[in-house]
Amino acid sequence: MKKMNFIIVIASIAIILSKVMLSKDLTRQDPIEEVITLSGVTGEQHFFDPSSLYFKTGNLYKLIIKNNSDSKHYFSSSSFASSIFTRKVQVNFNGSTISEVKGFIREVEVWPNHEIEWWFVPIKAGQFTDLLCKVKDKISGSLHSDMGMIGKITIE
Ligand SMILES: [Cu+2]
Repeated sequence: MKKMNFIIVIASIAIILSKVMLSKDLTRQDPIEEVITLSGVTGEQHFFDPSSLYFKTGNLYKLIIKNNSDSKHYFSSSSFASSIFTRKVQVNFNGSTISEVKGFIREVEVWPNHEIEWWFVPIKAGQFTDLLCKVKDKISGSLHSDMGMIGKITIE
């Protein structure tokens, strides 16, 4: 009986320790969901909605980048990309996940009527004003960034 109690105590300690160790893995938190929409009409205007994003260091975020416009768009910010740890970029199609991309991601491009999820933990605070889309408008020939597709990202 004493041996049994000893085994139960050791097993309990092991479970508690594994939970403590898991809680230190910042990429395994429940994600905070944020959505940014890539909007506009070719030949008229293009923009990020919202055009300002806010994150806090240490939290896990699932940023859904949704393109509901008639053009493909970039979500590109080098200073943001180098201030986060990317867990994955997840590609969904028809409600199912079809791909997960892992490793350092600098920018993503999303086609019309599709979306991706960027899962990351911000690791460095800062204010970044280099969020932009570098696609060229098919009618005006201007860069989407020159037509208003720019934004700001703040990490606190
Ligand atoms: Cu664009």
